Amino acid sequence: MTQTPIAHADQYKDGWFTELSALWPGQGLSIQYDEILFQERSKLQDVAVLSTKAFGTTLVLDGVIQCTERDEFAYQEMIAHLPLCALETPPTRVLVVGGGDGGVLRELCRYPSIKELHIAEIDAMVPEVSKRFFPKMAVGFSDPRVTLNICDGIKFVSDAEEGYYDAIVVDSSDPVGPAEVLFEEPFFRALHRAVRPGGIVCTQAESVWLHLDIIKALAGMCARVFEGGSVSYAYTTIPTYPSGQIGMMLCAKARPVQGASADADGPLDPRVPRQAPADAVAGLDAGPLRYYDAALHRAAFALPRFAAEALAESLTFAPGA
Ligand code: SPD
Repeated sequence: MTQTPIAHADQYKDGWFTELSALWPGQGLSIQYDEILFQERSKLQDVAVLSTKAFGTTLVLDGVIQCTERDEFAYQEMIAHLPLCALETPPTRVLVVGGGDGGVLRELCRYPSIKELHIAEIDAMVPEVSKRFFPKMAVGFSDPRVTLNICDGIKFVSDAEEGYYDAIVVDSSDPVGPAEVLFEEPFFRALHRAVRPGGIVCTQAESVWLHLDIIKALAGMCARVFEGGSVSYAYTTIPTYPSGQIGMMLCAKARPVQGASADADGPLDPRVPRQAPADAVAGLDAGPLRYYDAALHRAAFALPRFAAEALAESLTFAPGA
C-alpha cells in the first residue's frame, strides 16, 4: 500500500485528492481515496491510480482525472457512438488517437462492420496500467481487429493513406502538456486528410462552463479545415470531469457530391443517428451500453443559450434547431 504521493503532493491531503489545474482556476473536485494503488513517472507524464471511496478505481495523469470506474462510460460511449452512429454507411476502418486506457476502443468494438481498429497512443504506460487496474475498460485490447501503436499520434495520422478512415476519434487529455498539439490546426489538417469524404472526426472538446474561449477557437479552426463539410459540438454529463460536463467537436468531411445521400442535401448532419452500436460483442466482455441511445444522441447537440450564442458563427447547424 503506497500512501505517500511522489508527484503533485499538494493535491493529496488527509485522504482526499483534489484535482487542480490552470485550466480551471479557483475550483477543484475533491474525492476521498483509500489507497494510491500505483504511481510512476512515464517518459511523458505522472501516472497514478487511486482507489477511491465514491468512484472506484481512478486514473490520474499529471494530476488530472482521466477516468473513474463509476462514470467513465458516460464519456467513452458518447465520444465513440456520436460519430460512429452518425455515419451514413456502417464503418469498416476506425482510428483512435490517444485513448490509451482502452475505454473508447471497448465502445468501438460494438460495431461488427469494423474490420480494422487502429489506436495511436503516445504513452506505453497508459495501456499497461489500464490492463492491470481497469480490466473491464481495457477489454478492447484483446479484440483481434485492434492494432495498438505506441507512437506520436500526429505522425501516425500524417502517415496514414489519404481518406483511409471512416471515422477518427481523438480521445485526448486537456490542452496542456503532451496533448496541447492535438488542439492545433496542423493536426486537424492531417485528420482531415486521413478521413474519407463523408467520414467524421470527433475530438475531445472541453467544457462550456470553463473553456468557451478554447471551444470557440477550436470550432472556428475546424470550420476552416472542414470547409464544405460540417462542424458540430455535442456534450455529455460526467461527475468527475471539471464542471461535470465535457464536449466533443464532430467534424464531417465534405462529400464529393452534396445531396448524393438519401437523407441530406447539404453536408452530413451528425445530429441524426443512423447506425446502432451492439449491446453485446461476441467473445468480448464489453457489458451493455449504459449511457448512449438514439434519443440522447439527438439531445447531445442541443446547447444552453449562452453556449449556442458564443459558438453560433462557427457551427454548421444552429444548436437546438
Ligand atoms: N479533463 C480531463 C479530460 C480527459 C479526456 N480524456 C479522458 C480519457 C478517457 N478515455
